[in-house]
Amino acid sequence: MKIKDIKIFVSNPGRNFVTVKIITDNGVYGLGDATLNGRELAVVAYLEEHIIPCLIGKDPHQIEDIWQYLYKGCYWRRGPITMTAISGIDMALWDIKGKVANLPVYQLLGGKSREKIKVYGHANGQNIDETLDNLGHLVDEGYKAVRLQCAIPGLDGTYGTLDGKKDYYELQSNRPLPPEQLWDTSEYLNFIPQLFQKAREKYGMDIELLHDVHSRLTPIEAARLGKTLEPYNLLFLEDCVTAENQSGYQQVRQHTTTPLAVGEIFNTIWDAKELLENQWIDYIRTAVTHAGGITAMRRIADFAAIYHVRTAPHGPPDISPIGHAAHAHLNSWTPNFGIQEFIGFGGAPLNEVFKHPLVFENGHLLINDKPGLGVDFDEKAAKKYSYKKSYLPISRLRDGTLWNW
Ligand code: KDG
Ligand code: MG
Repeated sequence: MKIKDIKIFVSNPGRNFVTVKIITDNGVYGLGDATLNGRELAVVAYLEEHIIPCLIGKDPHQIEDIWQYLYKGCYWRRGPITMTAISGIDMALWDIKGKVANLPVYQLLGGKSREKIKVYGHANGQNIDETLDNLGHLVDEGYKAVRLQCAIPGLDGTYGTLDGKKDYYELQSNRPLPPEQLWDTSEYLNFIPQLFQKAREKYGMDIELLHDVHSRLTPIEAARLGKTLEPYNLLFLEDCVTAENQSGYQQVRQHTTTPLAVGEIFNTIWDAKELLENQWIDYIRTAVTHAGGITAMRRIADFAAIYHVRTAPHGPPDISPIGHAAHAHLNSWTPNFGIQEFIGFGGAPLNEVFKHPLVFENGHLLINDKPGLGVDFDEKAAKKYSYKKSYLPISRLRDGTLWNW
């Protein structure tokens, strides 16, 4: 069996997605997700210019060798563009292997460790009452775990809140330049504990609650927040500090028992090495679309298991249904799976382009037994929704200093 052709599709059925389709000489094809939010076309160029010509004629069953070829063989290892491109190819190759074997990908990984995949949703609001009402709606829909984000009074466009927009994408789409938001650490630190106090007063201790700091704090500030939130028993506090310097998490860890999660922007196992070896975190949030595909995610999960760390893959709307399906297969297998972020799929155009196998039921995702990843992609429908340039926002402190978004 040989790779005959590789096509890349850029579509916007609600937001931008980059889809890889590997076509083999016996007619079987595989699909992968290579979407890197805000930098989509850089990945497309990398795939088209530097990867596709090297893979034509190769045996698609040689997943490991192709992974090593793309990683070691390019000399310039790592980085989000390279690793997102590798991820898209890797997913498509696993999809092909599953289709040829007539088995769902989770079977190729070693079978199911669980029947259903626990997920957490997002409740956000412009004030505490609105956030808690939205939490109530998610509880009614069956969610057992919910991330809470609330606008900080006086700050425009706090991360995770919609600021009157209908979805996250509307905040970033159709803008010539990145939108700007304001950040103030002390206002945030004074406000957020009130949100969780009120959430626990209203909904009790049974529902699992989470929060994403989105890398806005320094280690000692994060340590203070973790301590303050201890009475509210979070499932985890996400991205409390940036992780280029992994030992930042050591300082947070020394001060608080609030569980810590990080990893959505990691590209390889190396980004998490010290965090895992030192047991500075509790959940590793690498994504199949950005950290090297199924081949790499499997290694990260096994490495994390040695250190009692569970997986909690990043599951935002900027990962396509192919990426979500790949997560579902991984999560079905991963012995040390923790929880999957899942806020639902974005409506009619998206479901017209991607036919996916996932069903949300009572706070969990279920997958079916279709061979491969179980997703199909309607090329004709995709053509109707063309790429729109978009940027993630940036943030600045009140004095104009550029801060972490
Ligand atoms: O593209 C960036 C988003 O995926 C990110 O901001 C979402 O932090 C995020 C999360 O936890 O889902
Ligand atoms: Mg996050």
